[in-house]
Amino acid sequence: MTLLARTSALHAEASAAVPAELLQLLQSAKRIWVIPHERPDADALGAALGLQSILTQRGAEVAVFCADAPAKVYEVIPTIDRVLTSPPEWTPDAVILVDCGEARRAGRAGALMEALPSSVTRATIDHHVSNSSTSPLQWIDPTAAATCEMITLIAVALGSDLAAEEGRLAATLAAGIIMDTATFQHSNTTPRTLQVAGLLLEAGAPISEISRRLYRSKPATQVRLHARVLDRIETSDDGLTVWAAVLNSDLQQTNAQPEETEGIVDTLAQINEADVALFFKEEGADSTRLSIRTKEQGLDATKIAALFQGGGHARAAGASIAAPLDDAVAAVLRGVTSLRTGRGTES
Ligand SMILES: [Mn+2]
Repeated sequence: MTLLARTSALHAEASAAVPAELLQLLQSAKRIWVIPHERPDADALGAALGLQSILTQRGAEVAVFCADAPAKVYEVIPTIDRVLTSPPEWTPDAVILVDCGEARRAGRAGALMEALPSSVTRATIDHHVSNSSTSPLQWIDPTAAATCEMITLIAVALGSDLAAEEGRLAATLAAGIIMDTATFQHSNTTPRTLQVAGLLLEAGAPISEISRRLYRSKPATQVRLHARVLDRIETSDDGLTVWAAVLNSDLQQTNAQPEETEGIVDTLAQINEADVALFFKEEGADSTRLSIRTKEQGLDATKIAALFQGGGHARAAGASIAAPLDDAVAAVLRGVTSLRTGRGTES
C-alpha cells in the first residue's frame, strides 16, 4: 500500500472524527498560537509542533508557545527547536490548547492565553478523560491513545502532506504516540492507533529509533544508579511486597541527577512473585517520596497512597511522606500489611 492509498483509506474516518467547526477554524485562521501543557511531554510537544507544521503547510503563521523549555530527551522530536518559551509579539486570531483541557494546566502560557482579547477564538484538542474544558470549540476524544493520534487525523482530514519536511512532520507526530502508548504496549492502543502509526511510518517516521531514544536509552550515571539501588531490593516474608530505596548518597556517589531514579519502580514491578512494588526516595531529613506499582487482582495502589494523603491510579500511585526514610518505609509496610488483611482501610 502506498502512502496515498493508506491516507485515503483513513480519510472518511478522519473526516467523521474531527468536528466540522474545528476543521473550519483550522482552515480559516491565519495567525495561530498553539499551546501545550506546562512541563510538556512528547505527546504535548508532538501535537503542538505537528499542528504547527500542518497549518504552516496551508500558509498560516503559527507559533508553538510553552511555559517550560522541553526536557533534553525530547530532542528526539526533529522540530523541537521551534518551541518558544516567550510569547510571540503578534496577536493571534486563534489559540489552540493541546493535550490538556484547561488554560490553568499550561502555566504561564495559559495565563497569557486567557489575557488575550475576547475576539481571539479559543479551541482545545485533548484525549484526557478528566478534561473539564469550557472552551466552546473543543475536540475531546478519550478513545485516542495520544493527542498526536488526533492531530494525525486532522492532517488526513485536511489532506495535508504527511511526508512533508523529509519525514520530520511524521516523526514529530509519531513521538507522541510512542510516548503515550509506551510503543504500543499500553491498553490504550486501538486498531486506529496502529493505522495512524502505519501511516506515519510510511511517511518517514523512524518509529524504532524514536522508541529506542524515548524508552531504551539512559546515561551511564542512571544505569549505575539503578544497579546500586536494585542491588538492595527487599522482600516481605510472604514475597508479595518488594521495595527499594534511593538515598541522597547514591545520587552523589553515582553522579546521577534526581530525575534519573525514573524507572526503578517499574523494574521492581517486573518481579513475578510480588504484586506490590514500592520505591522510596529520600528527599530530606524529614521527607520521603513514595512510588507504588500494583498488579491486577492485587491491592489498589490508590488505597496505599491514600494512607499518606497521596493519589494516582489503581496500578500506579504515589505520595509524599513527612518522615525520615526509615520511618516512612516502616509505616508504608505496616499500611500494606493491614490493607492485605483487610484491617487498615482508614485514609
Ligand atoms: Mn497525551
